[in-house]
Amino acid sequence: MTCVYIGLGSNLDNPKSQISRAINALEKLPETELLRCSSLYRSKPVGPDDQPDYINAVVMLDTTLSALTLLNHIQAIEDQQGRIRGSERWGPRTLDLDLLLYGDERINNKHLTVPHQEMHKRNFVLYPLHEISPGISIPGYGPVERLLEHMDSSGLEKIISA
Ligand code: 5RU
Ligand code: CA
Ligand code: CA
Ligand code: CA
Repeated sequence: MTCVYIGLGSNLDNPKSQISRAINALEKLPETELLRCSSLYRSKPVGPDDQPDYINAVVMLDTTLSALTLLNHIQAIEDQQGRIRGSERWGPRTLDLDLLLYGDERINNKHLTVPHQEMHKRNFVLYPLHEISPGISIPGYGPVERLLEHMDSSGLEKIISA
């Protein structure tokens, strides 16, 4: 079994229900158990800011699926929830699922980069990650607590406690 973390984000078409539907779909994946869910957080858009606020969360799963098979499943869940892959980079979306961590592995191929390239810089990933796994270390970056020392929580608000 491998412990994996997935980041969830939505800012279109009732984001809170998009996130809870996605958590239900993750719970139903084969060879996979949902172990922990963070609270839901409302967050100001980072990057292009001409879009609605996001709802973000992080979940922890145990799985025997390979990283690539898991990636295919999470992309299918995004598609099922009406994600449109438009021309705008980093535009608004009904659902974004990011494979953040896959055990302690570092993966770099044309399909996948793990740890997720930017997770160590994003408060809407690190705060919910720390909530469900204090003490966790991000391969190549170190303990989440150390990363949070340099991070501010502005624009981020816990709205629904786990
Ligand atoms: C550039 C900088 C691009 C930071 C992106 C989310 C970024 C977001 C999200 C919030 C994006 C990627 N802002 N911006 N939550 N995704 N709050 O999930 F994150 S686009
Ligand atoms: Ca835009
Ligand atoms: Ca993504
Ligand atoms: Ca993302």
